[in-house]
Amino acid sequence: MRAFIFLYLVFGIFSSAYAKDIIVEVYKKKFRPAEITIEKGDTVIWKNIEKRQYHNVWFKQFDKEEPDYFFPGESYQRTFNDAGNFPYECGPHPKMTGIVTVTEK
Ligand SMILES: [Cu+2]
Repeated sequence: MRAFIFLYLVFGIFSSAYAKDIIVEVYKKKFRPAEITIEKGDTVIWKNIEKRQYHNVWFKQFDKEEPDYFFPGESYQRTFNDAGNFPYECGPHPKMTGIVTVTEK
């Protein structure tokens, strides 16, 4: 049991040191911030903090089909394991755009 706890702690420390969660708020039909730069392995979490508006996060280069909507209080996440520039938009609101730039470590 101790070994498990130890491994859990070590893994937790390593994972927090090497992969981060980055929050993007979705509010008033905007991604905030719309432009972010992260490192390989990081995860972006889009949180819908609208009163009643749903959205999605559509990376057309990854997803042929439009992803499901997420509603106020819900979130959507994606982990980026390759470096590059990844633009996205909201399916129902194409004027809502953002870009994730992923750098090497
Ligand atoms: Cu939207």
